[in-house]
Amino acid sequence: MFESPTPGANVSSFTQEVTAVNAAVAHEAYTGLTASPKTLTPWLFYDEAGSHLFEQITVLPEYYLTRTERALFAAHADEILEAAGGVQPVTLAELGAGTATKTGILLAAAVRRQASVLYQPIDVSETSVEEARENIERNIPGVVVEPQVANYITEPIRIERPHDARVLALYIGSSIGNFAPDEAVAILRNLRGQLQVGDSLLLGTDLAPGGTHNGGKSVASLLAAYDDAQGVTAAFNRNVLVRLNRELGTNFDLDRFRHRARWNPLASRIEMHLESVGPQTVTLPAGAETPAVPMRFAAGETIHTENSYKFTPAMIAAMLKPACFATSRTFMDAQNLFAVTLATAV
Ligand code: AVI
Repeated sequence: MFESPTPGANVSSFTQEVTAVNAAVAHEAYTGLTASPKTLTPWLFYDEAGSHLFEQITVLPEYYLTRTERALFAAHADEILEAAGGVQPVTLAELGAGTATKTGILLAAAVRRQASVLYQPIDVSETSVEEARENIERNIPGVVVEPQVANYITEPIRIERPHDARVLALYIGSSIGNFAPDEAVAILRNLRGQLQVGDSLLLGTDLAPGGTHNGGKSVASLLAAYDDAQGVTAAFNRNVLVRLNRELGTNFDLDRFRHRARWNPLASRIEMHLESVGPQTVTLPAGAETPAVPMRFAAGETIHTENSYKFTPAMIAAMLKPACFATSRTFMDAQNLFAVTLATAV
């Protein structure tokens, strides 16, 4: 998941990180909102309120992704671990682990095969990986958690390999779907750089509607997952404006921006936008290196806040191949809503 850097362990690293986050938020807002069309990067969603709203999204009736992936793990965990490890022990490493709620199913399967399992959650949020460590070590005896605070999108990552072990890397939750295709391949290549031939990747991807691979997903149900009846996704989307008002002093009027979810069939993605309900001007105050900017919105003009790519099996294979992974097994639910792909490093 995209997350902004979070406070570090002591006061001076806390101050440095807060300053770095502010500078990054200001930079993103300035470049995105002065561009045409206007955009904002999705990592801006995940401040404390936004992370909480995302947790609420994952349990909405319309948002089938999380529960479908969890059910696939529950049904196939032993088979996945067996295929990834063979006769060798396995260590699990997870990109964008967050609080690692679904990963417990796979870790429990790992401790059924071997006495002790090393789990390496990698996330930019220190608080999330520490929460993951507490949850997992308390609930699954036999798992040793070694969190790593790193931005796997921009920094090289490091995966430890206990003697003789195979690595099973996890990139789940369709997090890869929030990146453009070239960025997705770059993330997988960064990961592949830490793996050996024969190691595995478990990749969770949401599936595209229609097509021969698909049984039960309509565009309408996909849109509902991103525009739920309770308005939680709308609040999640608008929260980015709340954040800019608070952190940068912009004066967005929340009632004058509507949440929009659109299906873009050519790019095979859901797009989230914030649409201006009428002509209006919002001020972006001067930053350390930028002048104050009046941002003019025409009626109906949008800020594009997120892409969420939806995949066909061919798109998944095409993304894995240039990063030197080959699909070994694909698990899909009965309605073909979501895919969990086990790929081998080649
Ligand atoms: C985190 N990511 C996989 C979510 C998704 O489905 O693209 C983010 C999200 N945006 C709106 N709802 C959920």
